[in-house]
Amino acid sequence: MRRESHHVIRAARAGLLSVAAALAVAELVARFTGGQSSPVVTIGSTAIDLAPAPVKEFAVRTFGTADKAVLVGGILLALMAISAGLGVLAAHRRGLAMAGVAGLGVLGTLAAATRPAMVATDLLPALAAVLTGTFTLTTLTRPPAEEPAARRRILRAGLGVVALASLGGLATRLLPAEPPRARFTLPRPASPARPLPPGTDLRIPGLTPFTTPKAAFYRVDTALSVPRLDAATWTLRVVGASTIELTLADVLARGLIERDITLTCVSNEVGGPYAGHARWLGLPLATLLREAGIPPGADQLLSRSADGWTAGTPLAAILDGRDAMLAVGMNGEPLPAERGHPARLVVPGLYGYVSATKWVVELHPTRYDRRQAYWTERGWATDAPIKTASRIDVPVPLATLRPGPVTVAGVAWAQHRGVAAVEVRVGENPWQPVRLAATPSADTWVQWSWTWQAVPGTHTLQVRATDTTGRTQPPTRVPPFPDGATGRHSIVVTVA
Ligand SMILES: Nc1nc2c(c(=O)[nH]1)N[C@H]1C(S)=C(S)[C@@H](COP(=O)(O)O)O[C@H]1N2
Ligand SMILES: [Mo]
Repeated sequence: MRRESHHVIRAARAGLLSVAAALAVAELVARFTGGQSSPVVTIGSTAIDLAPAPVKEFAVRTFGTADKAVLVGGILLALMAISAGLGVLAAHRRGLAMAGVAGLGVLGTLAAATRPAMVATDLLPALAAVLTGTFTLTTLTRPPAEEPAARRRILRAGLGVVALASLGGLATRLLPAEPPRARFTLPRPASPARPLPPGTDLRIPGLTPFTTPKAAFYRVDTALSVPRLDAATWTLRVVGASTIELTLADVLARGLIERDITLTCVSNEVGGPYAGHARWLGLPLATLLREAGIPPGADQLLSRSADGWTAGTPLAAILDGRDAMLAVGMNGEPLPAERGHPARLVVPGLYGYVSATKWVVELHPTRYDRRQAYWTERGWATDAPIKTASRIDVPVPLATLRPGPVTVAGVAWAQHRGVAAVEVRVGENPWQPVRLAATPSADTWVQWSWTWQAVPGTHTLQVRATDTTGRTQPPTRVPPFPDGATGRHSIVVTVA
């Protein structure tokens, strides 16, 4: 009986060890073939692309920016369970267990082969993993017929595997995580941003700052591993009436504009955090597209990222005079890797999924009836102007406050139309106009504040904004799918 459970534990351990060794070797090979192709990453990316939109939305909503860590953790846990099972299986049905290991490898290979930005070397990590996994499992579970020579061999193999695995892990950590990329200096803008008008930031404790600090800027993308593009070799292809190709130096040599623009994600729930503000430096997209020539009948700008992700932007919006740009700078610095280094798109007034392509490598003016983009293929709207929104930042929900004057403050946005007014309401009392802070343009959010004479009791505070076209945020709660949430943000506080 004890002997039996001992066997099972040893078999499970052999399975775990084999798959661990396979993964370590795969990660190591992936480092040398470009780092985008580690099996855990490719399986995760495939899961992201295959997951139905509501599942993705649930993941973003529930885990926020930790969604990717949760996914990787889940895949690792599943792999551990499967590999322990394969080890136990190997003790009785070796052929079947080997088939299982090979099956895992095939899954990894398939995931790698179907990535949109696949290159042949992306298949190597999964192949190396299959070879390592089957070899290790065979060695570790060889029937103990010729003991003690066999036992010695098993011991040696086991130690070898552990050494190999830890070496692989170590090397993975020691090798440079990103290719050395040429540092570049941003040129002075031909058209600089106007200085922020005085009073843009009310500096109220707890209120979202006007310019979002680097670390606090929301991040939304499907990239499980951040593409690391080399600014020295990056090029942008513009497939217009003629095809032109630009290097970063070409982009920097043209006249750049600098503008304050607030980005927003369509997945943002009422009162949610997926909006951020920065000062962007870039090349006007209209100039670039006119240089390549816009084919007659084109109504969509399809932009493609180095990792295969695509966005479709209404050409009309890019050409209507707004500051749509190929951005290379953010708050006076080159774009950080996770912001699309070395270049991304920024289009005022449109949600990110139809406009803000990071790690952009191709621009293609085309037609909506010919090509679809990543999220529109999945049912999200092709036209996605940012909806008017407002949020209460202070006080925090469920706060307990003293009676008397209380500062209520937050942000509101209606990019490119501009916020005309914000109002706050306590319970069923009449709506009260609030003070709006200054803004540099209609393309940014605006801070607001109001002093409430709080009286004891439990109160619901509600906010609503009206844009410059005269439209007020509707009370109806609508979820983000398919073109952005509506509804009014409210909080409950206690005054005692
Ligand atoms: N390459 C790439 N670019 C992308 C995305 C993506 O998944 N891949 N997501 C878009 C979405 S949905 C949004 S809201 C913005 C977010 O930009 P940020 O991460 O810099 O805040 O990037 C856009 N650009
Ligand atoms: Mo988004």
